[in-house]
Amino acid sequence: MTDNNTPKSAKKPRWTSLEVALIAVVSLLFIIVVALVILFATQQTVEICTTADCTRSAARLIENMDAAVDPCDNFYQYACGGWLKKNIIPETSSRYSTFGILQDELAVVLKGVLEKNVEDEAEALSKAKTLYKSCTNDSLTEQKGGSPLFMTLPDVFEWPMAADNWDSDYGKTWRVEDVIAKLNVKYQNILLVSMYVDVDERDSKSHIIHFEQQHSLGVWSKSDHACNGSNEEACRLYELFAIDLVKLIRTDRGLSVNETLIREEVARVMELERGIAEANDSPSVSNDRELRYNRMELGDLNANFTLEVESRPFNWSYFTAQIMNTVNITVTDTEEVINLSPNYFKKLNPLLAKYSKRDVQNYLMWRFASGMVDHLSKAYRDTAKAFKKAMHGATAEEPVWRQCAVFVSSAMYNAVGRLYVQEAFSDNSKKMMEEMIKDIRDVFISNLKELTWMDAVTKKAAEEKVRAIREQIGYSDNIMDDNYLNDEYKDLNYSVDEFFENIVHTTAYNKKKILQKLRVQVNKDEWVSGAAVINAFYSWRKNIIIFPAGILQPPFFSKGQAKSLNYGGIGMVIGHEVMHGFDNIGRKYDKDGDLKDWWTEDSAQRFLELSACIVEQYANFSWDLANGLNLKGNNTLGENIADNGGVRQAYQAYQNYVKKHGEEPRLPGLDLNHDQLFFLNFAQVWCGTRRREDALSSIQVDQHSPGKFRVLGSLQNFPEFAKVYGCNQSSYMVSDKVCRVW
Ligand code: TI1
Ligand code: ZN
Repeated sequence: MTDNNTPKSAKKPRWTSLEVALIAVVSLLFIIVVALVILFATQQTVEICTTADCTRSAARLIENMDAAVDPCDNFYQYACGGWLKKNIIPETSSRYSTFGILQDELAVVLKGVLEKNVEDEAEALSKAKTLYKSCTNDSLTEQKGGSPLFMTLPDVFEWPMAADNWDSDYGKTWRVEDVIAKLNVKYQNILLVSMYVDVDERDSKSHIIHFEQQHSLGVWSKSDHACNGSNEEACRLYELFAIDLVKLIRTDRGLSVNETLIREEVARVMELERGIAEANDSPSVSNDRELRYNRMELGDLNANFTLEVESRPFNWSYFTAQIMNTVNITVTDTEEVINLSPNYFKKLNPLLAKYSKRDVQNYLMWRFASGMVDHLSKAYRDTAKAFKKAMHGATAEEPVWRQCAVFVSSAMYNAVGRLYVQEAFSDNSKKMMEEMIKDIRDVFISNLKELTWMDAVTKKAAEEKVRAIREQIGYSDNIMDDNYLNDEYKDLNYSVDEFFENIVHTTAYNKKKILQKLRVQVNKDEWVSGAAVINAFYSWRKNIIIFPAGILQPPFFSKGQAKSLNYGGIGMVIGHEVMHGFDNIGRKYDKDGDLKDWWTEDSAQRFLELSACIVEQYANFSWDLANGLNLKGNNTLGENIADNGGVRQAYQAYQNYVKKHGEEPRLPGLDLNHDQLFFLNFAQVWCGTRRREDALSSIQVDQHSPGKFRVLGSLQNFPEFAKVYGCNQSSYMVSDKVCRVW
């Protein structure tokens, strides 16, 4: 017998408590390790940038967008829906946009620097401040009433309707050449025959005299020269503006007012201007660079382009001498000139035959005086009020300081540029800009090689041209040099109490500077823009791209903001400007800026076919804000080509950046990757809206498509966009017929 009665069946517990504890610890450790691995791995992909710059950009992007909209349905609404809900156009503006807000902020900076007294600063800078001060003194402006204008009228041979002695005094010796020469040189009022000195397009190192049609056409620029439909009201108010202005001047001058007579004369003035508008070349002619370039001798104009007022022939040589004498330059009848608008001059003569010299002078003075009312007392400014509202829709005047900051900034752009750069610009953006420009140029070149529509010969010339593009970034070094600046403005002297005279001196001074260039070689390095400007440019004649300091700020650019935003912002702007060298106009100029054909016939033909696709695409957009009118596909072609190529190249350049430097950390609070952010930032530059009046005016004259269509049009043509946002073939943002030139 055994006392070993341990029951065989009595099972030993499966785990001892020690073992249980051990397993628990091991599993816990395992879980912790796994969690750490996951955490680490995800940290790698969703690393989030929380710097001040990233937070600021994210907040801006989120505020502007409307995430409830499907980006594939309408990317503009998705990107800008928030902005559109939050903003209304201020009473003082005819439009409002991301751009407009930047412009408003710029004016605030300028106000600050122009109002600040600084001891021992360059004389040029204190001159700018004096000009600003004379402009902002509105109680003095009020006190002077219309007198600055009446005192000037005799200098331009008087306004017949607004004086009683015209026929007996001025009419006897009146010559149209004298009047339009004076208006041109001294008052920058270019009427009937436009004359100026500019670069010779076939020899872009030299300057030459140009003759051209009258550009500025009052109310007639708005419609197809007719007073019907939406334009009827504007026409009526334009006429009323003239009538009221004449009445006001006559009253202030103590003369009798015969309304019937005034109305009759004004009616003829209106008809004459409408005729001038009708005589103008259509944009398709005036955009044709080869057609415009009609080189001839000054004397040929006398022989072949007769213009007569009351049978007295217009003497082209005398007219030119009246202008060039102001800068002591002698021109003879063998002087070579360019006649840009032969058709216009041919049509002008029969038109002038219908009017007396009194009518013509009435017209010239109407344009002169109407351009001056802004600088006079409220009673004068008010004569233009209803008309301006009909044209642009704003119902209130901008505050005086803002108008003055803008005025001084354009009249003395180098002095103001200096003040701006000193206050608000940091030099460290230059190097990054240079890199981006290089990246974008490289993309253009590699795309060029892939293009199937262009032959090798033309490709080679295109590559040479893009490599030859030079760049201007921020500001010209000259403006930081006191001596240079002082010299530029040395003959300008302002008085704080004489705003009107100050304006006149400045316009004449700036005009003469240009006339003086006639016998001087073109300085291809001279800056073509001031620094305090929020825009960017391309010059055909210089083959140069320009990015003034004003645009080198968010949302376009910042050293600290994500590169995706920089490429979608300023990168796209760079691409846009580079593309202008290859749009319908730019393509006519070669790498040295000369109007010289470098295309084979075949490639040129293909270019025209591909651009026709873009013309048609944009002409099919109907603009809700302009009563549903369609865009003018032809007028906006160059800018549209620039946008389409610009966004494509900037995007590809960003892809190359990521390949080289790796993915960027995400932005906080936004469930979007950086490829998506690229497009979002590009689109938000164009968040904005306009008053109907402004939309109706700008659809006729603006070379740019409205912001909304700049976004929709160029993204519909870019398949990468649809890929990045996962849009399917049937969505609105994917075009059935993709247009692509570059
Ligand atoms: S090429 C230059 C022409 C400006 C003419 C002004 C009288 C231009 O088109 N500039 C671009 C800059 C740009 C490009 C901004 C892409 C943003 C994105 C432009 O569109 N300018 C607008 C603001 C304009 O001048 O109306
Ligand atoms: Zn442009």
